[in-house]
Amino acid sequence: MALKFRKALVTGGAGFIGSHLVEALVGHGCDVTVLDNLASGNLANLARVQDKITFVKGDIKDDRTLSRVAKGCEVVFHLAAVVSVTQTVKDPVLSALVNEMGTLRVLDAARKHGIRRVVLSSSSAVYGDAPQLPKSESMTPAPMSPYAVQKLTNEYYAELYHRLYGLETVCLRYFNVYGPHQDPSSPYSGVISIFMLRAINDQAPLIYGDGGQTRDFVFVKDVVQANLLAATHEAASGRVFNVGTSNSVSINGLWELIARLAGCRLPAKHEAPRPGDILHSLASIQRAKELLGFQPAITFEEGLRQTFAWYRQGA
Ligand code: UD2
Repeated sequence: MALKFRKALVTGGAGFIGSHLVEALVGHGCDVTVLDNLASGNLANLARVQDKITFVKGDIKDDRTLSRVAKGCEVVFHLAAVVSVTQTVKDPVLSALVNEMGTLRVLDAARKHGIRRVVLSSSSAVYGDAPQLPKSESMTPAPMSPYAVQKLTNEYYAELYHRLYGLETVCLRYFNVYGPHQDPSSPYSGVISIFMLRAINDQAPLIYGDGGQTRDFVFVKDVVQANLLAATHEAASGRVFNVGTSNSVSINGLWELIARLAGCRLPAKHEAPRPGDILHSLASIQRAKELLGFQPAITFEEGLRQTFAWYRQGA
């Protein structure tokens, strides 16, 4: 893919998804600035590209820093956020200052500095637990957590900035992203990272509920692909896109695959369902396919293999 820009800012570029995006941009010959306050990001994620990028430790809430790093950029990829749903439930106000006000500041810095396009990371959380499957972008959102409200608010602001100020904005609703660099250390980390660590340490996983719940897991490199397409395609501007695979797997099935990869024979332990858990999640990616030419490139088996190799070599 030929990118139509050279200078990019990645907020949250030291995080799980951001760091993969930064590596890809550097690989395309872009001049990349990363803005990250390292609250959940980690410089180790950028080890392979650290001498090819400009890294600024700073906050999206700080206007002056934002102005400094935004100046001269053509595209902003905005991934910085309080990423834990639980954290936003515990502290809706503080998380809104980052997730909402921070995003508004990013959009406004982009407007003031004549940046062409902003690609924002949103979430399938905006759909809530509406029973229709697959989830398509035309469905009415039903946010069920401060996190989901914050992401949805950002989508509305993005659309507004497009209409009011002509800033090109694209929002990407990620489904369950997995891959290397995902931090497995909290009980609310992504299930794949948790299960992989358990399998490596020969510990049985805990499955909440009967394990029949399903998720659409998308490999982080495919999420990067979606970001690059979103930054490039004319038709993307002012729109929202699901980023998933349109395939789902049950949590029981997931453990079977991971246990097989790890040669672990332990059966899973089951606990009560997690409060607020949705049962099924599946993306329609028709819009992303049609307008962006998005096509997930990594099969689930291959993505799991690459992810497992990374955790095994000592995440
Ligand atoms: C995902 C997103 C979250 C939000 C939400 C919206 C991730 C990591 N989180 O939450 O940010 O967008 O979707 O719906 O992508 N599970 C177990 N055992 C464990 C951990 C998890 O059984 O040790 C189950 C869990 O109960 C759930 C499933 O695995 O049914 C996936 O859990 P998750 O925390 O990875 O992601 P999810 O879909 O709850």
